[in-house]
Amino acid sequence: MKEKINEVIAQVEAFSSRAASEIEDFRIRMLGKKGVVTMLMEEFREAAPEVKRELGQKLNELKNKALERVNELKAAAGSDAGAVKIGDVGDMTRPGGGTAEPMGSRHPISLVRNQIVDIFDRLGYTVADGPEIEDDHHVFTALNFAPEHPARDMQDTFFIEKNPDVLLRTHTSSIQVRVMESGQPPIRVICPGRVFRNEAISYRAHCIFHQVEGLYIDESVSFADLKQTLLHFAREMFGETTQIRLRPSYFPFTEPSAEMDVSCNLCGGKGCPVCKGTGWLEIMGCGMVDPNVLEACGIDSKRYSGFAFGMGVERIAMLKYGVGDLRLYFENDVRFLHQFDAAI
Ligand code: 2U9
Repeated sequence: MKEKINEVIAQVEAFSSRAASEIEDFRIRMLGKKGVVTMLMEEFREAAPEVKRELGQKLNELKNKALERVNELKAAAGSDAGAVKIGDVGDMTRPGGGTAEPMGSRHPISLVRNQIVDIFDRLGYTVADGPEIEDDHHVFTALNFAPEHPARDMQDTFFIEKNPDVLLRTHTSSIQVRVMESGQPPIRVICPGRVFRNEAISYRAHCIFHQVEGLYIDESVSFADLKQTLLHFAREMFGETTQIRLRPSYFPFTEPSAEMDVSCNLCGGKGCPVCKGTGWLEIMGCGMVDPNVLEACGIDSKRYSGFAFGMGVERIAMLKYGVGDLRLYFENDVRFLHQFDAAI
């Protein structure tokens, strides 16, 4: 029996494998219930008492060597219970050498809308939202549009199922009407949103575009407040040397009303093709909120006054990024969109 044990010890020492399944087979063959070591243990029970001591030591040596060998080989093969095998998940310690996944970028309209909103956010304005499908009251009547105003016409406004009281908003002013109806001054609100007008699509007009409008109502709000606020906006948006000018205009909802130009920062005001030789670029309309509008929205026009302004986001983005055709904003051509990858 002693020779037999020595022979098995030699087999144990000679066995080698890196395959987890072969090591497990070896363990079962040696140490399993019907394995070689177990069988030798049975045989040992029948051995003569005078050799039992020596055989017992030899058998223990064999059992320990078999166990050690199995553990050693399992560790080397990475097949210890719970151990992560390199082949399973790839080598996590390898330095990255591949090409990074291409990143998406924000649409230029979102970039410019966010920039505008951020500037007014820093002045204490809150952002308000409202429905795109509106009624006549919030889009026209409360904003002092005369009953025969051409904007109410089917040629200019999209009506839903020819119902004159269900329409797509033509400006985000309807949001400000809702803000005024639901609370009292002081009101300082900025309203970005999509608007719809029944226009033929061309390089400079589209039936869907984006506006940002603002409204400030409190006691003693003046035209000077309007002018200083918009000068601050222009300098934040187009650079600190930007100049502004206000030209008289007309809107049903403001009185007095004005259009605001910024100095052309492409030619420094000297005149170029972008500003059509004038040195100025029109960027928004503005004015003091008409008292009729305040009253229609439940605000006392004797106590409160306010200013409002509105701008088209596509136009600001065209001027800021030198985009010559409005349709590019709606086509989602990645060759156009990728040019804004680096913008925030
Ligand atoms: C209320 C009262 C007054 C918002 C204003 C403009 C002037 C304006 C145009 C700019 C280019 C629209 O996108 S555009 O076509 N907007 O000129 N908007 S004042 O006046 C308001 C708004 C809400 C309650």
